[in-house]
Amino acid sequence: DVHPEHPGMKAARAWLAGAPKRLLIDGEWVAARSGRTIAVLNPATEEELALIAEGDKADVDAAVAAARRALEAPNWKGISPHARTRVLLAIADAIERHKDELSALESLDNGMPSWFSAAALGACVDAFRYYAGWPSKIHGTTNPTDAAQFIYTLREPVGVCGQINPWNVPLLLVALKIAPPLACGNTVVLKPSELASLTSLRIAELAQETGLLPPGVLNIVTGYGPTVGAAMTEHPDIDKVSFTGSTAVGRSILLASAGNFKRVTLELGGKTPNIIFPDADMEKAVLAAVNGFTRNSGQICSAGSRLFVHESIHDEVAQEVSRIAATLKVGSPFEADTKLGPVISARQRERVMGYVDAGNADGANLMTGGCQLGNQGYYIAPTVFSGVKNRMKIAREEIFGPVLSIIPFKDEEDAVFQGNDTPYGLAAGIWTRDIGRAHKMARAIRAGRVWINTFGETDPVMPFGGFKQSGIGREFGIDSVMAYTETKSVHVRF
Ligand code: TXE
Repeated sequence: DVHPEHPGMKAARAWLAGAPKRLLIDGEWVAARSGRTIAVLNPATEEELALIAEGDKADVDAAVAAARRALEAPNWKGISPHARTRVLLAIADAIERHKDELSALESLDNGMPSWFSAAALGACVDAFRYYAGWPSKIHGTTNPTDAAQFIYTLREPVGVCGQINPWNVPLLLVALKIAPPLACGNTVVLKPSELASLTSLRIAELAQETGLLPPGVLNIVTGYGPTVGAAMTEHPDIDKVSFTGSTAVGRSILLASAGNFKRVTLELGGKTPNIIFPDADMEKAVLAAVNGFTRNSGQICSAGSRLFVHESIHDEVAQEVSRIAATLKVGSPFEADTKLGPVISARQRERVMGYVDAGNADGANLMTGGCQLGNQGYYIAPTVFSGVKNRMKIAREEIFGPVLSIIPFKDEEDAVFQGNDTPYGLAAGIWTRDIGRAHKMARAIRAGRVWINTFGETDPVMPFGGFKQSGIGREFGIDSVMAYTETKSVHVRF
């Protein structure tokens, strides 16, 4: 390998050599019923990494049937909350023991720099441990009533959960789609993205190897969205769907879920406003602005893709952001000083380059970047446009690549108006030393998360999700516990 020095590379390569990877159904690793496979490419080198199973509706049916049986089995439904805690802690420990291997595997599969996959791995383990604490704390209420009855509520599992993930941060999203439903006593059928399934498969293997998960509690069906994903969302025996991905697919999932009124959680796209006032700590604000659009090559739903800068400092900030962005190393995920790896696929690169063309055509000022790099791997130079108008295409649509739009604003009111003038509402950043203004802005911005004098931080205790077309519901924190349980009221007349 070209990067044998990564501490997890040997183990990752050894695991890859054991391909083709199979589906996990009812506790067994099986080939797709069709026998078909999908070739997985390394976005940095375009080499074929492995074959994964191309599941289909028949595999989904088998996985759902297994998940339904497991839901009612006494070795899952009947166990104590403390036993559920031990299951999740054991999975977290197993993931942590394989952290280097999983980080290497993620960077090979998705192209993210290895420091970023290591951070995602840490967040994955934290999420499993956070939800491991929940089973013994999920409870109903006893309610006031008359002397002749007793009334109370129970919080029960929703049932079979169909979980659909994208490719951008699989290590974190696999934890988010497995740990909360299992903590609440549900069973899971998970479809990772066909573009980045490997770490989800490996984590499912590690989870099985703990020996604590009864067969059928966790199932993985790899494959494409219009086949496996659609079969899940239309499935009459899946009770809840949780999806992270594009707004367009989110809409089709909501429609398909209406058949049996699935509970639906959607975490969709974003066009996050990151707003710098003239009184901000400028050095920190500028660095965060650069990180905000280049982290994971901009393939983050809450990426700070619209940078609003007060008109009095717009030119100076645009210069500085562009200067720093131009110094960032774009290259192999496994070189220590790499800040941006490739984007996920040739298709994604074309899509992002299409937005660069749109920015140029609409008359935005291209300050730096705007081009592909190298002739192998899907690399794009960090790209900054200044003097952008919020109505331009590059400021309205989610690009999901390292492309920043810098937009001037006049005053607080204008910043709020333009910041909110978007179909999305996932996150926002605000940079000011005026504490009153910071809190006023936090209220005025219509987004599910607001960062003040920081950007991009996450914590499993903090709910995440979108206003408007950025989604429905919240994940993380207690919100996931509510989303994976149903309330039942019990009335007992004496
Ligand atoms: O996402 P898709 P893609 C945005 C981002 C990106 C664009 C396209 O703007 O450029 O989406 O990326 C499955 N029924 N985000 O095409 O298609 C699919 O197999 C059920 C934002 O990769 O939404 C995959 O597992 N499932 C985002 C998952 O949906 C279907 C993260 C996501 O793929 C399906 C990713 C169907 N009909 C992309 N069609 C974020 N919010 O973080 C596809 N899928």
